[in-house]
Amino acid sequence: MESTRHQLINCLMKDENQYISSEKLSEKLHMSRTAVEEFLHELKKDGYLIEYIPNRGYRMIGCQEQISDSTIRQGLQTSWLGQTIIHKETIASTQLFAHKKARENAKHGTVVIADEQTAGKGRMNRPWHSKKGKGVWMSFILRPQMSPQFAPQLTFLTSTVLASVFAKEIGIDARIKWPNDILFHDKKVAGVLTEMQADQDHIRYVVIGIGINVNHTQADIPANIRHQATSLKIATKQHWQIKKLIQKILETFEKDYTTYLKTGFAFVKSNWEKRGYKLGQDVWVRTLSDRFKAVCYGIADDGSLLVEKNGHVKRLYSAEIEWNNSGKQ
Ligand code: BTX
Repeated sequence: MESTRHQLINCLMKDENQYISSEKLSEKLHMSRTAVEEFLHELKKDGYLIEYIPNRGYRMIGCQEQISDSTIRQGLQTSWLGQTIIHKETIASTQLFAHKKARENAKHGTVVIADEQTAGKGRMNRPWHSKKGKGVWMSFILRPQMSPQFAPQLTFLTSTVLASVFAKEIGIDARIKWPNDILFHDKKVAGVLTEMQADQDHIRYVVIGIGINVNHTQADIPANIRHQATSLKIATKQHWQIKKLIQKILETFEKDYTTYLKTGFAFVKSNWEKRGYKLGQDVWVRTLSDRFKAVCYGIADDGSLLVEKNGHVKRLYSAEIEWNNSGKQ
C-alpha cells in the first residue's frame, strides 16, 4: 500500500507547520521534480488542499478525500459485496439507514458509507463518535442462509477481517477484544456492530456495522474517550487513504465470508484466537450480577467467551471485559 503517492502525502503531512520544497521532495521520493509536480497536481484534483509559497515550498493544509459510490467501486475487486454502494456525506447512522434499505429489499452485499455520522451507535445504543472525513463509517447488508444462533460468528469473522487488514495494509498488530472491539496498544481503534432481523429459525437479514478511526489526531477524538481511543494515524504517524482501506476490507470480507460458508467456523475461530486480546491472561469480567477475575482462553461456536474461573470453565454470553481494571468499554 506504500505507493509513491502515499509517500508524498506522508512527506507533506509529517509536520503541518513545515513547508517542503520540490527539490527536497524529489530527493526523498527518488524522482524528478516534474514527476513530483504531476503527483501534486493529482492530489489537488482529488481534494487535497496543498499550499505553495515561492522559496519555501509545499504544505498540506487539509484533505478532503473525495469518497463517493463510484470512487469506491473503481478498482474494487469483489463480485457481490459493494456492487451496490450508497454513499452519504452526512447521515444519522449508516446502521439505521442499512436497516431501512434491508426492509425495502436491498440486495445481499449492499454497502452504506458516510463521511460523517451524527448519531453513530455502538452496542446497547452507546454513542459512536464519527468525525467527518476522518474514518470509515460503514454498514453492509447480508442475507445469509443460516440459523439466527450462528449470527455472532459474523461479528467474529468481521473482527478478524479488520485485524488482518490492519496487519497487512497498515502494519499494526491489532488485537480483538471480545466481543467486538479492535484495540491497538490497549486503545480502541475500531468497533463492529452486528444486528439482525430474524424469525425463529431463519435470518431475514444481517447488518454489519464497522467504525474505524483512521486519520484522527488526538485533538479529533473527544476528550471524554481520548484515554481509551486511538486511530490508525496516531498508531502509525501516517495518513491513510480511506477509500483504499474500505476496498481492502470489502475484498477481504468477501473472500473470508465465502471460506467461512464453505468450511465452517473453525477457520474464523482459529484466526480470532490468534489475535484475541489478553487470551491466557487474567482479566476482570463484569456481568449484570457479578464482577470477577478470570482467564479468557477462547471463543465457542455460539459466540460465547470461554473463561476459566477458579479452575472451572464458564461460557460468557453477555459480559464486559474490563482492561487496566478501570471499567472501560
Ligand atoms: P461499543 O458499544 O463496543 O463501543 C461504544 C463505546 O466506545 C462508547 O460508549 C465510547 O465509550 C467508545 N467510543 C465511542 N466512539 C468511539 C470511537 N470513535 N473510537 C473509540 N471508542 C469510541 C462498538 O460499540 C461498535 C461501533 C460500531 C460503529 C459503526 S460506524 C458504522 C455503523 N453505524 C453506526 O451507527 N454504528 C456502526
